[in-house]
Amino acid sequence: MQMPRNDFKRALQAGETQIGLFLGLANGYAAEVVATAGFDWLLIDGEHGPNDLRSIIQQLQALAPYPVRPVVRTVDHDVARIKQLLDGGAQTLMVPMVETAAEAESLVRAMRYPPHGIRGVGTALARAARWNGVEGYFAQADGEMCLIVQIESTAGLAGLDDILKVDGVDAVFIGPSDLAASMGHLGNPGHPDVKAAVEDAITRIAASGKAAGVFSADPAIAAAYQAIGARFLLVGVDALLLRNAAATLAARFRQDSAGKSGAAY
Ligand code: 3PY
Ligand code: MG
Repeated sequence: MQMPRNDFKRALQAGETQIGLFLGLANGYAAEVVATAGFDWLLIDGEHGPNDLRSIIQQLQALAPYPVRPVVRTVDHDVARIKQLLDGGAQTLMVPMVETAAEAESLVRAMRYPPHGIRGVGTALARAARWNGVEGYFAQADGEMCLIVQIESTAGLAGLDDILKVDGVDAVFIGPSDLAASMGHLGNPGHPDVKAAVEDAITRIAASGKAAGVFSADPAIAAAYQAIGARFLLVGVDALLLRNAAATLAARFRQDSAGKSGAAY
């Protein structure tokens, strides 16, 4: 069996723009519903979404038949949990709250086998290697890994230039919500100071040759970030899409029943 390719990593290397959606519903069936919606990538959120290892693997399995590219956000920097995600078949990890080059280097090592890293060997039990079914897995595994570190604090901004020098960090994603909180603007990622900091970070990341990413559910702000060099964007959240569509439908029905009789549907 052939090594599964990491097309998300290749797309970032080629400078292709990747538009994505947060998956926070933590469910394989819900993930499959949006697999063919037209997004380039989907972020299975293990940080804030109510996920565990099994629900993350379930979503990877649900997305596998489709061309959309899965990325998994870890809950933290823990090397053992990263090992389980890689064995489960995740090839691209987004790691939140990275502030120093030392942290980034440790994450790179967690994703690579010795002698380049410290990833433990357990392919007989690993979906990633199709339970020892992938030929030449060890020779190819490191090369298919893609590490995205998240910068989302003032300390992270201070460490950004050093983090950008770390070999093995493929991309840097700015988290405007946590950055706003860290800058004293909790709940206001659109604050002009936060936007300016995000723009400065995107410009520095793009100039370094690594891929810059960011979240904004506001299409105008997302387009502005894209125009200055952001190459992979998250533009929405599945749970919010469902909630907003449901609320809109319910409100419309209430208006219809409050007005003249006769259902609109
Ligand atoms: C943040 O905004 O803090 C995120 O982690 C995602 O965009
Ligand atoms: Mg965040």
